[in-house]
Amino acid sequence: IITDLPAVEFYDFEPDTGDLRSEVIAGLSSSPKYLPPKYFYDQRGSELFDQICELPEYYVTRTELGLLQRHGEEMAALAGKDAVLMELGSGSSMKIRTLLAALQPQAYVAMDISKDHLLGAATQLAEDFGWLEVHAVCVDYSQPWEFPYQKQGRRTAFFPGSSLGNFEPGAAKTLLSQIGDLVGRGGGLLIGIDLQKDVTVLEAAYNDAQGVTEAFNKNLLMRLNAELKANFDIDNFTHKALWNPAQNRIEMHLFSQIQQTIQIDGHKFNLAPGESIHTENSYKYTLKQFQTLASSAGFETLKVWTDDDDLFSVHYLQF
Ligand code: AVJ
Repeated sequence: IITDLPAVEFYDFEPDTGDLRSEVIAGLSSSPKYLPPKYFYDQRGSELFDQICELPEYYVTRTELGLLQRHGEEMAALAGKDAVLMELGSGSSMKIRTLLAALQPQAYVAMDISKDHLLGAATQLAEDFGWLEVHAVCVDYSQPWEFPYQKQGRRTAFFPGSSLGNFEPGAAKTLLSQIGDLVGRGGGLLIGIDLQKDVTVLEAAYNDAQGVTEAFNKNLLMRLNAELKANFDIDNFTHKALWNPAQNRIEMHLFSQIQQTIQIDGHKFNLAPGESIHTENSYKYTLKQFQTLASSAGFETLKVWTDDDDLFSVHYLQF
């Protein structure tokens, strides 16, 4: 039998579920209660996120893609050819497709926490771009990393989708510094950053009419019921996303409608009626705020692109 599977080099750093357990217990022990958003992305969560990206209210993905399509040649000129292109949180590896022909990287390295989704996406990409050397790295990029990936050559990181928005300002600065270490002096970072805008537009993007974001949010509890044998009564939670003007962020919450006691591994967590579990922050920046943050992490801004309605921005930074 001749198998003709495109080769994907796979590296598994095994971001472990022991982290899931301890981080969930820490979050539910806190007041107010919270859960880390990186755990949204199991197989089902990744599928739901892909659906979110197509929602009419969720302007983020389509606006960023428009910018990548419109200015791809300019972005590629800044990055230079033959770079090692490394995407943080590559998910379905859809956006990078827009840039590959122009960028002509010597290799593409997809990095993601969700192993099955990562492998599927990397394999599909290698199939569709036969000339491209594809690597897949299963890793939790939000943890301080020791990255033994040895490929030589100038590096460009790709961090689209405003994923940086999930991090508190201090942690965002730390992560940007880590990306600087990853690409090295003279390396590049092409990053998508969502912008501050009208509250109604922002809140609609996270409270969509079809309830996909609600399903995405509740899927986190389904995952904890399945993987940690927790007992969340999911039908008795209400999804709600709210703009926090003091902190410049959208907050996603799950409000328990009833009193319930959650048990995980002998730990008990009491939820009062109306009590929230805070599941995500999505920070929004002004161009100036983001540039200040990037420069505090050692990056120089070479170019910024925005759409006509100033909904979203893409930045090319050099370390
Ligand atoms: C992937 C973190 C950028 O904050 O907009 C979308 C995640 N959550 N809808 C975002 C998300 C609810 C998304 N990020």
